[in-house]
Amino acid sequence: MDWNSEILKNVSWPVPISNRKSKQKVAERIASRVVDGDIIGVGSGSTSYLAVLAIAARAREERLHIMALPTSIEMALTCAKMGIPVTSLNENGPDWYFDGADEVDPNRHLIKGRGGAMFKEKLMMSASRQNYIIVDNSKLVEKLGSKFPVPVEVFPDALMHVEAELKKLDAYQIVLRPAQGKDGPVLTENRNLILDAKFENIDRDMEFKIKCITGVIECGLFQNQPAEIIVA
Ligand code: ABF
Repeated sequence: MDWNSEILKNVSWPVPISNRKSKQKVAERIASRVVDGDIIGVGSGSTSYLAVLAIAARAREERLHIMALPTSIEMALTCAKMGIPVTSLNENGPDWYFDGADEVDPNRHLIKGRGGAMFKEKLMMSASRQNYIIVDNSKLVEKLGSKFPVPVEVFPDALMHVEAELKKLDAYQIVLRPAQGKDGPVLTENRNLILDAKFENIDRDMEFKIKCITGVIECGLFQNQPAEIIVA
């Protein structure tokens, strides 16, 4: 790929970034961990976006040779635009991985997936030796699920079946995530649908129970992936 291609000039974060100052701080902290030769798993969301900019700036200034394993097309294009070569999991494993989150509870369990990329995010986290979750303190919650629903990526033919099974797990509200700015449901990069499910209580085994439903590709509950949480 031609990293300087004109075609990437419009790649940028599409909306104003909330809590930008705090996110910038954690982005710089994660950038300071980069060493020459690192293969870095790159998460999605605005905090990860700021981290990519900070990492790219360091790599340029200090002539570090690094590679990125992005978890979304959007992030792959951002890395490409910023001059960070992109590789794939089948070629190279990550030395470490960073990502944002929507909620972090005191047990370091997470809700992720507002951008719909939780399948690749969890894959990267499972493949990585070391994981860092970078958040501003608006993401810290006492109880998982208090602000955000749990996103569930569903194979389209299984939609009704998965909805019925989520109800058996006591989901009290289940919404088919709409596409932004146009009619119809959102499609993930894997061409699946997303159900956003609200639960009164999310017990320790909820991630496992949701993943056991046939037709579920992945869910945005991260209860079994050890990570260091870095809070601005
Ligand atoms: C990704 O980005 C998602 O899993 C999570 O939903 C989101 C967090 O976004 P932001 O950093 O913009 O708050 O990590």
